[in-house]
Amino acid sequence: MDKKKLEILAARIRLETLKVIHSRGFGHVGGAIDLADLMAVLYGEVMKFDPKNPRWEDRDWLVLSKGHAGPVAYATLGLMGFYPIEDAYTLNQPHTKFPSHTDRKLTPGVDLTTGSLGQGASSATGAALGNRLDGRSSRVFCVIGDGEADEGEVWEALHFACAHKLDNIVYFFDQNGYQLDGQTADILDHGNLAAKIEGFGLYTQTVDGHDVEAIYNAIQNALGKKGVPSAIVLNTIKGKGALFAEPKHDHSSQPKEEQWQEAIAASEKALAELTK
Ligand SMILES: Cc1ncc(C[n+]2csc(CCOP(=O)(O)OP(=O)(O)O)c2C)c(N)n1
Repeated sequence: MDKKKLEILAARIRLETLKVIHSRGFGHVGGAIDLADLMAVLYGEVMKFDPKNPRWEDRDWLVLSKGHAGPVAYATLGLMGFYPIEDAYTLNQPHTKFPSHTDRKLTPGVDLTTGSLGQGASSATGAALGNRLDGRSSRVFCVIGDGEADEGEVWEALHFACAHKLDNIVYFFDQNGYQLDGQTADILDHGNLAAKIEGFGLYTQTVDGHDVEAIYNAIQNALGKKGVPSAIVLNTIKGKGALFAEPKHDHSSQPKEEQWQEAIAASEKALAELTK
């Protein structure tokens, strides 16, 4: 694992996520950009994929169950060569292949359609079962929001995965503490989310979701556990790396053009510092 390489990739993903959403002028910056470090580790080091053959049957799967984070996937997949990144600068415009929420029928590299919170968790679990039934070594990586975890369907999926001993799936919980209309703890408090997940029977770890090395090590631990599904709770900052979104933990942002330019310039500077 090359920590510096992954930090640079994460910075590139942050910058491109900003540019993708900037092309539309508004969108889910906070809950997309906070996944940049995870995406860098998954696509930069862990996952098997082929940009020339997005539906390669032995690939690993990524399911963004919090489908509103689509732009971070578009930034990552573009940087990985699934399409020219500029294609994604049509976010959510008529006839685009890049809708605000991920759609497997539109975007090369998107494995499952998501957007209705909770449903991606169960579809991802079904994909893991299907891969096992087909005798494939593919792993499924599923990203769930902490607000999304209010959905009962998430817990049904975890229960099913444990009952079927699905050790080819890792669930990431993006614990940024916020959801659409406020703090997760004020809306429907999970208490100790990791303990709850562990109580369902998953091998559960909690890490700093902005530390690429910690994320990488947790994934390796998870993949090494046999006969049990895994979960990794990521402590993140909603909006991390977007000047206008981070201090307010914005759910949906519609900054002025000058604020966009300021945020993009800061992101470019952060990337330049890492690469000098
Ligand atoms: C079933 C369903 N209910 C409501 C919504 C609207 N919605 C979109 S994002 C969101 C908040 C999700 O919070 P969280 O999972 O914590 O996402 P994050 O804060 O990380 O962006 C809501 C309620 C939805 N997409 N699906």
